[in-house]
Amino acid sequence: MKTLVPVLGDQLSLSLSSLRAADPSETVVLMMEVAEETTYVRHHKQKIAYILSAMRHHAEALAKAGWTVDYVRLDDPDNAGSFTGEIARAVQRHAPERIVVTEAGEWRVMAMIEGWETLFGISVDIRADDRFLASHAEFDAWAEGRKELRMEFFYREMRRKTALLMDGNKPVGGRWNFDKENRKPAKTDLFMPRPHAFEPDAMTAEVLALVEARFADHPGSLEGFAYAVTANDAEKQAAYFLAKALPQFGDYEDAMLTGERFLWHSILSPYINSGLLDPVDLCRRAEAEYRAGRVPLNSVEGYIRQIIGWREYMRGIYWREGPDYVSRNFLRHTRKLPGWYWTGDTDMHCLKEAIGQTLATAHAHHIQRLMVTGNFALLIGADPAEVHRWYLEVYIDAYEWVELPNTLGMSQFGDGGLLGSKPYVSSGAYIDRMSDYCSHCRYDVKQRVGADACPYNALYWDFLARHEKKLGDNPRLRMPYNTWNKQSAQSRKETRIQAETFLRALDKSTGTGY
Ligand code: FAD
Ligand code: DLZ
Ligand code: SF4
Repeated sequence: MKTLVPVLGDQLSLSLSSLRAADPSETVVLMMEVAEETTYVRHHKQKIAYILSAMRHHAEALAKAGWTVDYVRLDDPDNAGSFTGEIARAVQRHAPERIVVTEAGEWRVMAMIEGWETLFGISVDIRADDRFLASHAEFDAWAEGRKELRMEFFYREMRRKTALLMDGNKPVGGRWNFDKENRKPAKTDLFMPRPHAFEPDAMTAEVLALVEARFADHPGSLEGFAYAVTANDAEKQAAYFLAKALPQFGDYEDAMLTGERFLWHSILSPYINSGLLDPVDLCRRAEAEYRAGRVPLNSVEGYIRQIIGWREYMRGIYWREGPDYVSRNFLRHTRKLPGWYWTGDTDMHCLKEAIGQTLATAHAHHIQRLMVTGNFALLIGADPAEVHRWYLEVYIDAYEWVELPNTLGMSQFGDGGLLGSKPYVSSGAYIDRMSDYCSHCRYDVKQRVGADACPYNALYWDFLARHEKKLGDNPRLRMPYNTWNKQSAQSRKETRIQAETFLRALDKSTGTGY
């Protein structure tokens, strides 16, 4: 039966469920570069370049594997500009009897796919995306009836399901989680791993030129584009990570250093999320490194937890909570993000570093996203929907299913504590403990008030004071609220005036990128 298999830009896996359900001799695989996907937010230029180039290379890999591929380029004169418009044209060209497609990674695109059967009058077979460990039904069954959803318990289920780091039915090392050992600050180290830089080939060069010409007003720079765009090159980076960075991944997972963009992180999320690498395979190989005595348990457990724990959990929450999750705003925050989130032009060194490297590479590591840019946005009371849009735009690994729960849920407390038991807020002290940023900053991290005081400090206490009604009886915030309420009325007043003055100046000076 003649079959059309649309393969979306984050479905670049040769063993995709839709392909497994089709016969290459009777199938046309359709890949579509479309304006709607490249502009539904203003994606970072490197993100668009990465996705389009990886798609073009994947089309070659599919053809090599024996598939007939129909590839629609962004600059094709007849390009209809949307997935549905291109399916309509492909139905005309190929007259398929059915469409087989792997479910999309977000509500917006799933709604399109669900309309195709009626629109085109042919059967549409939507296959589960089994590149994830937990199906939607499995996650929902796990979550059903629980008073509190906590990643840690879901993660244990995934450990049992995969037998990763298990000795029979017990966790290796007698504990499920070694996170307490993973909070060391780092020092610059000449032997620090450096991720591979992949020289753009002719195909990537062509895409870079297209992106430069067509998306000049999108954030970020294409200069130094060095991402892998094929499964082979992504695999080279994976092998490098497992051998060189994984051993110290755990120790320095939360560390930040001036001028060091990657530390001991894997820089594999773009490849995992678009399908060039298989997440569970990476976890099995990481475990093998541990079993061979080359990697300590705190590192390997930390790495595996991020993938079969956090990554799967975020996806589960995204689909369980539904399409209106995006509009939750528990703390009723409405401030615009400052314009320098799109330029890095601020005298707060930590933010300058995190935003600067984001614009340069479309990547920042987790603690920069959570405790520098995310923390600041939460402390100033930025609108969580706008913060979500910024993260979706600027990060190369950002697709809504993973970005939204991380940003709106974990980072901005927009869901009121579904994802995290307390808001991830901190004063400058946390950033000082985990980085060398404060020693390069014009502000003094030890001061709370005055012209040189670190802005995070007064903002932190002001945040707690502003939200005492909603957060005051959170058991995990008891200590800071006790500390705050023990201070003299005069000291509290000074702190709040300092924060208000900062916020007023911020609103006046910055404008916004939106
Ligand atoms: P490593 O530090 O090497 O971690 C290993 C792997 O674990 C990653 O490759 C990733 O696949 C997975 N992982 C780690 N933490 C998470 C997490 N919280 N959620 C899901 N997967 C995780 N990750 C994305 O993939 N896409 C996003 O759009 C995204 N947005 C984020 C927004 C905010 C506000 C925050 C705080 C985190 C976000 N993350 C996102 C999670 C995390 O920051 C990135 O996965 C990580 O920085 C990617 O770099 P890496 O591959 O070097 O990760
Ligand atoms: C993010 C993105 C971009 C920038 N461009 C395309 C594209 O032109 N064609 C395509 O198939 N996919 C693209 N993507 C990824 C899609 O947005 C992604 O596959 C959906 O969000 C999945 O739900
Ligand atoms: Fe950031 Fe404050 Fe440290 Fe400056 S002093 S780097 S603003 S935390």
